[in-house]
Amino acid sequence: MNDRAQRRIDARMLDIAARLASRARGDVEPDPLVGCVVGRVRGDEVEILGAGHHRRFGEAHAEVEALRDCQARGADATGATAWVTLEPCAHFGKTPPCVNALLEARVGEVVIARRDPHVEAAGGYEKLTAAGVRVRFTDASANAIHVSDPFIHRLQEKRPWVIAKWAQSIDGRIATRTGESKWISNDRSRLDVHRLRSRVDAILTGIGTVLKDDPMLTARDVRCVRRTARRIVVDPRLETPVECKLVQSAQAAPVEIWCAEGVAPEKARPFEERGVDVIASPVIGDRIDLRRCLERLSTEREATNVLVEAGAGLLGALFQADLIDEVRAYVAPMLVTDREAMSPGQSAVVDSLSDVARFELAETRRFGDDVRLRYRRLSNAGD
Ligand code: AOF
Ligand code: ZN
Repeated sequence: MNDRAQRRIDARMLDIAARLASRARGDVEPDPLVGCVVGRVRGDEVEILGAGHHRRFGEAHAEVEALRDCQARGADATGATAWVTLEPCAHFGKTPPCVNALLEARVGEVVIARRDPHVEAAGGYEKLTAAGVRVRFTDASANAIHVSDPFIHRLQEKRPWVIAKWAQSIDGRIATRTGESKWISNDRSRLDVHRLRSRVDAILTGIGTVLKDDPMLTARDVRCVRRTARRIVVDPRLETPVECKLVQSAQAAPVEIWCAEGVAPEKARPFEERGVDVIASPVIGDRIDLRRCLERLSTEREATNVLVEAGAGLLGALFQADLIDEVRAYVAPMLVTDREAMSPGQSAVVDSLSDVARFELAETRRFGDDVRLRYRRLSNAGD
């Protein structure tokens, strides 16, 4: 088969594997989302023998699921190809090594989208190759490479994958000059946000948003809440009102406030009495050191995905510190056309386009007349 035909097949199979993998978002973290397709190539076609994904933290890995699927369909995987989004593990962790399962099933070839940098699990490529299996890495499917982004980002950068979400008008405004922002996006878009809230480890907002909107930041009207996000307020001077909905609901879902080191401990007491964790955080000048706070969230709470639902102040600070990994902008069919209306970040002076933060488009999706644009940081993933 020529290279182009092979690449086309790899892209198709790995896209399927990536789609399967992403079904478990919120169920497997801090472990990675992984998908696998087992098939037999005949000319330019592939007969799919089985497919699977890592469904739940601690349970079977994607390769094992895919091989079980082959068995269930009565298909023999001998000499077949396994396409997998992440390098198969070679270790006994919560489950036995996927490498062993692939060797027992006598697959002939393994095609991998991304190397697993997790030291304990690593070595799959070497073990398979040593056993005579043909192993290839490919960048044919961007989806398959990037489905591992949050896991690999956390391993390498020691901080969570940070997703900034906002709803905007066509002309890029997130609120009017008076701060009115209810509602820019439609209810289908808002349901999509609630679904995301039910899959992330934490939701970050700023004191400005708490004072203005008094948000709950819980996942509502979602059929299956996969994990309860820790709701966090960035509030250097501890100005959060004790009566706000977040504090009042702290027993139902965890709430944390990041205030500056040095804020009087007795100020924290009314919050702590209501079950809120007040975290005295390092500062840079009069601002919370967001990078170090996110690092702590990743090490102490094993947070993989953090959603930011905030106004221009916190969003701008995160953009400036280069801490935003993904943007989800919901564009609603309206124009504000007021230069004083708010945009998603207002903290930087930028004279030249060579100084702007750049992203790559990951996906577009329509929700009625709204469009969700998903961007991710420019990366060298797949190298
Ligand atoms: C794979 N396929 O589907 C996944 C892998 O403790 P364990 O046994 O669940 O192993 C977790 C580690 O294994 C995880 O940190 C990552 O390196 C790898 N995950 N590997 O071959 C999979 N989920
Ligand atoms: Zn594995």
